[in-house]
Amino acid sequence: MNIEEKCINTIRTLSIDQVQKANSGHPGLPLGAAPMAYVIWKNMSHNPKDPKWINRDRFVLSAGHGSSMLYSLLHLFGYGLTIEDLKEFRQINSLTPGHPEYGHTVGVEATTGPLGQGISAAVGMAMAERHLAAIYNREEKIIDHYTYVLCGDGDLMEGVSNEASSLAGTLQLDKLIVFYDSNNITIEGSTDLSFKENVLMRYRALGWQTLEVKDGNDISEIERALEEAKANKEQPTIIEVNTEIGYGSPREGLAKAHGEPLGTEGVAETKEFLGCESREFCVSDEVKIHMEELNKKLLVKYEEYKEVEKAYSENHPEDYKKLVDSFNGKFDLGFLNDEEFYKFDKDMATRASSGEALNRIAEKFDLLFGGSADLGPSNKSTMNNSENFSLKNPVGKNINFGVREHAMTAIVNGILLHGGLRSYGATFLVFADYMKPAIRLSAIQHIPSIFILTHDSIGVGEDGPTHQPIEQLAMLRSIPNNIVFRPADATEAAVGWSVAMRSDSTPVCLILSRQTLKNLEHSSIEAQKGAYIVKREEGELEKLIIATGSEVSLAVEAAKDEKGVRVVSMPSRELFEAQCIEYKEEIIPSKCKRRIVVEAASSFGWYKYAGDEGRIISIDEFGASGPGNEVFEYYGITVDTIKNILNEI
Ligand SMILES: Cc1ncc(C[n+]2csc(CCOP(=O)(O)OP(=O)(O)O)c2C)c(N)n1
Ligand SMILES: [Mg+2]
Repeated sequence: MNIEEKCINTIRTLSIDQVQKANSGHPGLPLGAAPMAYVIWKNMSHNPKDPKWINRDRFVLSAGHGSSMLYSLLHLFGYGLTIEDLKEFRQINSLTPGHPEYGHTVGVEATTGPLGQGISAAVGMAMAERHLAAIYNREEKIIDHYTYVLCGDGDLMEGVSNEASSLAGTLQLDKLIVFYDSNNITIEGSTDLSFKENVLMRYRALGWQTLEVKDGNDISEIERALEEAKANKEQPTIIEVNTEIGYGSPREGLAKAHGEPLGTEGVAETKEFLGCESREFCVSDEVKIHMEELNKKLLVKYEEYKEVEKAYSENHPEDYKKLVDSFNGKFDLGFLNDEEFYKFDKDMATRASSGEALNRIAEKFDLLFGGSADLGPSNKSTMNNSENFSLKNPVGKNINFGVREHAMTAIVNGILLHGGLRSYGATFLVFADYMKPAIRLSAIQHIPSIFILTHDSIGVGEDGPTHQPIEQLAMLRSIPNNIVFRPADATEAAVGWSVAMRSDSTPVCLILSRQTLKNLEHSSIEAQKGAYIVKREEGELEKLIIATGSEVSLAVEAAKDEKGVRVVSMPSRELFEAQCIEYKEEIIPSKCKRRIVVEAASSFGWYKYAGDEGRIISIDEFGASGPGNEVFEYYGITVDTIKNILNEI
């Protein structure tokens, strides 16, 4: 056994030891995929001592269930994970949780586990790399790196990976290199049960270079494929590496190797087969020395880059500062303090005022990189001062995601995970359901993705129930660490954008109308507190109306001659909940029980604000096709309904 094989076997044994100690986890992938992981980590540009190095190659373990292997690599390469940490695998508050968690364990580039998400986010990383290179590179290539993915059968079965891969092929993301751990096994058994397509033929059709390594233990073949992948300057590459799940264990080649500990005997037999010491969590001195040598070689590349960086910082100090600041999440957003940003002189649909606000931002801020899932003209999500992003025009800021909401969302996440940019995706609110798994990942990773979700209610009109969102707001509001912002007019829409741009660890969903909304007399930047008074009572407060978005102007109209009635605009429940108790009490006094909540969507979740004695004007069924204003009448979301209920309570 040569030293490289010894290192690979150490990755294997450390991984199965973690799973065995935790009595939980997935030994199959590490045993099969350790050689390709070793080859990637040996060859990629990274520096464990500077894990946030801007120009490092990114590595995404899309098959997140192989987390123990990632932790073994992080340990062996010296990222600070100790053997003690490995012993704490899958325990509460350990640095080695069940699936890799971004922001929690140093060296983890993306939270993965929901299959298909990692590879899709990696497409976003490769797009970010290309775009940033186009913005910053001069003679010195300050941004110039690869994005590597290790994925399994499951990742490639998931539709989102195909969506993202199709875009990657179209954009010719040549610096994206995917290693496919092809073991023909998933949980239920052979992939023949449900996945008989020729994956490489499919990827060829998507415009990728496809390579195959027949024997996943042949590291020179893997290395050769890696070089070939890098040499292709026109296409992303997928390398199918044929492996045996659970290699070397008594369960080799079986689905049973996927996700159960091998048992002490199984572990012992595996180590014997591999020719390794039986001791738990054993790393031989020889392996340690070899890893140090590898790290020294990695350092050479790093130091070469540091020279480039030094020259760049001297020759282009302003750009350099901007680059470094942006990677630290520091963006120059001073223009959001300008009152003019929140002023609009005519009534507009909030999708239109959002589009205006976006363009006001784009005039001052050139690190915004985003687009729509083929609805740019409807979502008003195009930055008019820039062009489309493409191979030929990598400096273009508008991304054409195609009709791929799920991949769009995962890609936006990937762009943010890469760093150096802000990003957004846009579609109709009703299709937020197609985005949900990736929005959840934005929230879980604490990254400030922005989602422009227009056509926000039955106001959509003629397109009918399939296009009229009802329960989507409730779904979005149910996601922890997600801000949902439904502005009532143009000023509030601009406030929504300022909240989104200033957010540093929370995604923001902007919920926007198709139809024109009147500018409220008293809308203001107070909207950033989530709720505020837009029509104040005269004298004693008797009744309270809480409304959001398009329904606020109905509420104001219904209450205009009612002295004791207050109207609260509540664009964001999450932002309101984050206010101090005094403010909340001031806006919605607990003693005022006569309340009405108005929102042209599901009532789900509104009783908290309506209270036991309150009433909710909402829609708890799918909408109907017809002119938008008539559909509002049809469902009784009208000034008259509000007035009638005001009289009843
Ligand atoms: C979206 C999603 N669906 C289901 C699962 C549960 N799951 C985890 S691993 C797995 C099978 C994965 O098979 P493969 O990628 O081939 O991994 P291998 O068994 O070869 O390690 C499934 C269904 C998941 N993690 N994510
Ligand atoms: Mg598999």
